[in-house]
This record gives sequence, C-alpha cells and structure tokens, in this order.
Amino acid sequence: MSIDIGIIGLAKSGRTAIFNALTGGEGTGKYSQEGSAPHIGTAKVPEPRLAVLADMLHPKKVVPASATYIDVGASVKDMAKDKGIGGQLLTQLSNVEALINVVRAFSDESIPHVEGSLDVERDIANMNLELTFSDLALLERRLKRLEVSLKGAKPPERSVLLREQEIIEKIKAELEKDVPVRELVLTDEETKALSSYQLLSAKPLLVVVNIGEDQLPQAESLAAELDSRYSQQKCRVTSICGELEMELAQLDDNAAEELSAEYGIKESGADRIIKLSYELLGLISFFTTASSEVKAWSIQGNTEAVKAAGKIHSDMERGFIRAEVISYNDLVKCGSLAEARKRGLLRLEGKSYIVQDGDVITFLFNV
Ligand SMILES: Nc1nc2c(ncn2[C@@H]2O[C@H](COP(=O)(O)OP(=O)(O)OP(=O)(O)O)[C@@H](O)[C@H]2O)c(=O)[nH]1
Ligand SMILES: [Mg+2]
Repeated sequence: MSIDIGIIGLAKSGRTAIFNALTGGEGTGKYSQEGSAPHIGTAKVPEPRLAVLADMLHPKKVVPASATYIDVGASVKDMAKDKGIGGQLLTQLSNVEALINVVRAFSDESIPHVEGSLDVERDIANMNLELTFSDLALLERRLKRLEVSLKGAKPPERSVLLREQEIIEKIKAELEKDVPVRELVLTDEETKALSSYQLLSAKPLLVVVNIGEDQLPQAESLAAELDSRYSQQKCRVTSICGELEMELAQLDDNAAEELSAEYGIKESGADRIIKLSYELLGLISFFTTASSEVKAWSIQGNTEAVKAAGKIHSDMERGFIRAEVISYNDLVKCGSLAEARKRGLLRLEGKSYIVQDGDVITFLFNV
C-alpha cells in the first residue's frame, strides 16, 4: 500500500534530479532521456512516532508507510497528442493521486531553458494550461461517445447519459476558461461522475521550484512568497535544490547531515515534499503492532475502521469483527500495551469507528 505521486514539468527542469532526491535514485540511471520509459521509485514516509513506538515495543521489524514516485519523463502536452507510448504514459499518470510540477529556477547557461528564459510564474501557468488542455481533450472524446450512446439509449439509461453530458459540459466550460478542476467546488454527484476520468487538473498539485545552490539563502522566502500567491486547498508551492538533494540522498545519514548543515538546509527537501503531499491529500497515519511488527499506514482522514482494515488486507475488511484502539499519546503515557490495558485505555470499536491520526490499532477478524 502506497500512495502514488506523478512528477511532471518542462524538459530539463530537473524532474529526474528531484525524482532521485526523493527516492535515493535507487536502481535508475542518473538522468532519463525525454520520452523514454518512466522511472518508478519509492520513498519512506517520515513518521517520528514510529521510532518512539519501536523504542517502547521492541518489535522485530519497523515498517514505515511508503510513497511511490513516477517520473514520466515526457511533457503532458506531447502525451495528450500521442496515441502510442505517450498515451500509455498518460494513462499511467492519470492513475496517480497527486502531481508534482517541477519548475526550473536554477540558472545554468550550459543547459538552455526550453522557453528560452527563466520565468517561474510563466512556467506554472503554462503547466496549468497543459493539464487543462489534456483534460479538455479527454472530455471532448467522452462527449462524442456519449452522443453515439444516446442515439440508441432507452429512457432510464438515456436520462443517466443526459445527466453525465450535462456535468461534462459544465466542467468543459470551466476548463475552456483555463480553470483547473481542482479549483472548482463540485457536488458529490459531480465528483462521482468525474472520478472515473481521473482528470489531471483535478489532482492535488505541489509546485516544486528547483533552485540552484546559489539561491539557497533565498529559498525559504522565495517559496513562501509563491505559496502565498498560489496556495489553495489543493495546491501548494515549495522549493528544493534538486541536484544538491540528489547528492544528499546518496550519502549515508552522517555525511548527509554534515553536508546539509554546511549548506544551511534544516529539513530535507524530500521530507518536506512528502509532508506537503500528505497535507494536500488529507492523509493521516495509524499504526499496527501485530506479529512483532510496528507498521505505519496512511489513510484518508474520515475513514471507517472497516475500510482502514481493508488497506491492510481485504480479508480483514471482509471478516472484520472489531478493532482494539488506543491513541498514540495514551500509549506513550502508559509505556506499554499491558499497562494501557490495565488502565482501561484500550477501547473496543466497531466497523463505523472513524480512525484518528495516531491511533494504534489491533484488528480482530475472522475469515
Ligand atoms: N545548476 C543546476 N543544474 C541542475 C539542477 N537540477 C538539475 N540540473 C541540471 O539540469 C539538467 C536537467 O536535469 P534533469 O534532472 O535531467 O531534468 P529533467 O527534467 O529530468 O530533464 P529531461 O528528462 O532530460 O527533460 C541536468 O544536466 C542537471 O544536471 C540544479 O539545481 N542546478
Ligand atoms: Mg528526466
């Protein structure tokens, strides 16, 4: 179980450097070629509470939650036009839960910018256009198919198709005004109707400004300024020095810490990026401690216990009996599960219990 995040951006913006910074560059070449096969890699989700639980419970294994990053290495505009390999990449991209748009801010005369000059705001706006363009093309294809289906449709089916047509027309009108779907306030019905299309402009977006080492002193103020302008419920901006952080990701912890201190980097860009992605996606963590393994899991806030169990195994969801729950804070106060049990702090919860961030849960199930 992992969340999937797609990396997009202009050619030579530093997508692969940032992919490598995020994933430690495991098993992939240093840089991909534009349009070649996508790079796929995973990263651990930083979760400080996991280490505290491990200290207390001495498990055999500690398993953090993970995120999967996909560096498609092609431009969205080209993918939308192409029915071959580009089309396959686009399908892969449309399956992710969030997008990272890498925007180049580093200057390097030996690497020409595809637009001829550096302009972060222009590049952010252009990527939004590429996403809305790609979605428009998809919705137009869907509308054509709907028209054909409507010709032979009988009354009950007909009204369903007509309603879908209405919703698509409404969204299309917004996209034509360059408004990404992520900025629209949609009804539940509209959200449901659109969910199967996996529209790119509907996905939470993290704009990652790729700065050069010389820009590090201004990194925070630059990102904060852009974030205050672009930040919305489903959009955030941050900055990272892709090339430097890619090197950091390849060092052991001590060497990385030393080099970070030298450059005045307080928190790794990779950690910051994943935290922001979690915020954007509304994800929370819960923990399990069964079989001498302490594991962190990520779920959407407002998830019922039975669905959370399903994240671990479909059998657990099907055969769900109840959940034994204690909050992380209560468990830390007690010092052990046995003590928590003695003090009556372990609660028995049913299927519809809403899992809270930090819950430590044992699922009881029967299959
Ligand atoms: N000076 C400087 N160069 C960088 C930085 N990040 C990336 N580069 C360079 O920019 C070039 C492109 O970086 P990549 O990470 O390959 O960018 P990309 O978007 O994956 O590029 P393509 O997939 O080839 O289109 C490489 O030569 C990198 O060394 C940076 O922060 N500073
Ligand atoms: Mg690349």
